Amino acid sequence: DKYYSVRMRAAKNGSYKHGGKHISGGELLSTYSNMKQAVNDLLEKGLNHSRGNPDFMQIQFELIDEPIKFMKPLQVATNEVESVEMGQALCRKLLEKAGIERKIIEKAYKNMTEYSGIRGAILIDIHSGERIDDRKDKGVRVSRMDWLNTNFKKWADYYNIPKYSRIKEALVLATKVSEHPSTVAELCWSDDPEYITGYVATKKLGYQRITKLKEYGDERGCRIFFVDCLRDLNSYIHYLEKQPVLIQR
Ligand code: PML
Repeated sequence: DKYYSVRMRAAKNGSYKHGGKHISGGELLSTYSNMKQAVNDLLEKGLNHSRGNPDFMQIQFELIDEPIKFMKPLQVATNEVESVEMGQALCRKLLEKAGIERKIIEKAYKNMTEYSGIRGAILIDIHSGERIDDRKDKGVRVSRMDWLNTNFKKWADYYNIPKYSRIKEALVLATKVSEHPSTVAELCWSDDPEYITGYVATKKLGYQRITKLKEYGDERGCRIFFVDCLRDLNSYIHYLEKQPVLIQR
């Protein structure tokens, strides 16, 4: 079966080009015969969002020519913490465990206010602590990945993980990103003001959820990929944006 990449993005107070505010985005892979369902799932995701009702939305699909890579999902662990401070301390500990020096982590955090409001991910070199992608306020949007629902549900049942599409989508992205040899770690929390769980992910440590990484009401999200030995930035970004990936347990 051929697959199509289906993508949605929604904004408020004008389109993206005209300074609109990001409301929501979504990615999935679909066969042609399942397209109606796929488009509808993304439509619903964009319509019902705690960041507000969009007045701009795009849904597009595109045939994928490249062969699909199949990957097993990262192992999931949930770390319950009592406060944002404890959550953020655990974040730093996990990033250090992943091999990132303390001073680089602090540098990334210091620059974070500058990056918040970026829709995609930013890439940080673990040696200099500098941002190395050239995507300005757009960031890099990881794309062309999915986990077919029947397979996801079996996995979620087996590991007793809530079947929220939010967890599924984040784990799909984290798995794809961590699979690239130049990725050292990912750090992420949502820009959804009502969602405060985030994660640190690496191939070795797995997908480490942390239950409090920001306060309720905070609309500042974070998605950083810490990278090492990046000889070819363009091919790394090409992998993130273009390599089709399906997760399968
Ligand atoms: C997002 O929705 O923007 C990111 C969510 C990350 C955490 C998902 C989870 O609960 O594991």
